[in-house]
Amino acid sequence: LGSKKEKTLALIKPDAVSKLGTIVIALRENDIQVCKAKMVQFSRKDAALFYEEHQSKPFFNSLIDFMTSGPVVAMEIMGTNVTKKWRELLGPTSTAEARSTAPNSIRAMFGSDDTRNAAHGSDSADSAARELEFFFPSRARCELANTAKFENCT
Ligand code: DGI
Repeated sequence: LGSKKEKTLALIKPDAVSKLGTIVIALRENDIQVCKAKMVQFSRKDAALFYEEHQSKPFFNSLIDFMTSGPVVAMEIMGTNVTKKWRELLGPTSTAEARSTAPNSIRAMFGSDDTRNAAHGSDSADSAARELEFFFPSRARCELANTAKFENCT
């Protein structure tokens, strides 16, 4: 039946980079494969571009402050219904809500408030495509900028 594997972006935010090991174990336990990964430091310009849909929101500046406060780890992950599945593993945006409604979620365990919420997941197939291209451009400027990937991630 139609259980086609898809790919999405999992972005570990600066407050949870030290929990990367635990998060990768959770991915494997949920049959989600890591195809590509890179640790990068967001510039304010790139963080603002990544979150451009929120530029008029009152929390925009604190979001950009937070996202540029240290390195983030971007991963291309793959699995059946992975966009939805990863969002479920993340839990609600707000840490407080995550703790009350999804205590085992990544945001409940590793987030601290409404801004510092441990990780990001694309919210649709369209944003997954855009966000994967953002971190893993298909036309890199030089060989070294190309991201290696596991062979079984076609
Ligand atoms: O897709 P999500 O990350 O769950 O949520 P989103 O796309 O609506 O918002 C992007 C990020 O912006 C979110 O992870 C944290 C921040 N944010 C969203 N809503 C609020 C917020 N930050 C604060 N302080 N208050 C909010 O209401």
